[in-house]
Amino acid sequence: MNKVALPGSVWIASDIHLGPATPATSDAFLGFLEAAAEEASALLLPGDIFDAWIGDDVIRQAPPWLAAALEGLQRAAAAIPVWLGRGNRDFLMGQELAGALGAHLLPEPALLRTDYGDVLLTHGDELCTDDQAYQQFRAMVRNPAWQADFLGRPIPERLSLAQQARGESMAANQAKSAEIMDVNSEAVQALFRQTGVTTLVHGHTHRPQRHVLQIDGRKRERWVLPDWDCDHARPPRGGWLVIDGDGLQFFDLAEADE
Ligand code: LP5
Ligand code: MN
Repeated sequence: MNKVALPGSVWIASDIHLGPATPATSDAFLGFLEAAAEEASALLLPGDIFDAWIGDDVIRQAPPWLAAALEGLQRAAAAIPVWLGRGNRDFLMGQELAGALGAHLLPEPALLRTDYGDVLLTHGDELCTDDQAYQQFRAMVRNPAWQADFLGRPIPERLSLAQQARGESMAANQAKSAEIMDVNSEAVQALFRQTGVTTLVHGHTHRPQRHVLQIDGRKRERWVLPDWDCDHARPPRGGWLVIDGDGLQFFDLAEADE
């Protein structure tokens, strides 16, 4: 298990889903990055930071929305350690991006050694094992040979394939039950047993919650991170988790503005 030593106040946010059509979410995220740079000891972004990431080479010709996000991440990484995790939308993020930002790539999963204790962090899509169609997709796109082939294609072709994939996914999701698109309880239990941790943090499902479980007679906690949408959702959605010596606590964007 890959361990990451994280003393102090660790801020964690995922599922920001930044893209060309999310100006309000981008603005909220840039404000969050500034606050984290001032108040956090480290910032972890475990996946789906971007709505669709087609390869790190896009940073060489970043459109304005992306250039602003990259600058915000770079500024934060200049102040505190910033860790980038890969989700099902941005699994193609790699070392070129991390290096350009001065950030680090999160192992998957990552065992965080915090002042609260050990916390396991992952994006969470791998726990949705009832969704066989997705797990097949995931196996394909996580294959290094597939990734090399895809990244070898011109950017316009990759953009087109990403749009096709987004369309197919949205259509497929219409036909799926909510249960299938959530984590599988046996997969969660297996992860707790394999790692022996008491606390698991993940995103992906967009169902923010603190779940208390009993596994093998021991209390465990599963914390699900909120997704961000300040452009279409009313009220605007977004938030983060803070882990420090006092424990774990959710923070909501709406409350931060008060
Ligand atoms: O993403 P979301 O929220 O809609 O649903 C996810 C699962 N779907 C995905 C697929 C992504 O949305 C695809 C876009 C990725 C963009 C960047 C990558 C670069 C392009 C890659 C080109 C292939 O993650 C969805 C789950 C849901 O979460 C809940 O967990 O149910 O899973 C599916 O819908 C699986 C579908 O059955 C198939 C997914 C799309 C298949 C596209 C094949 C395109 C062929 C290209 C071959 C080169
Ligand atoms: Mn996701």
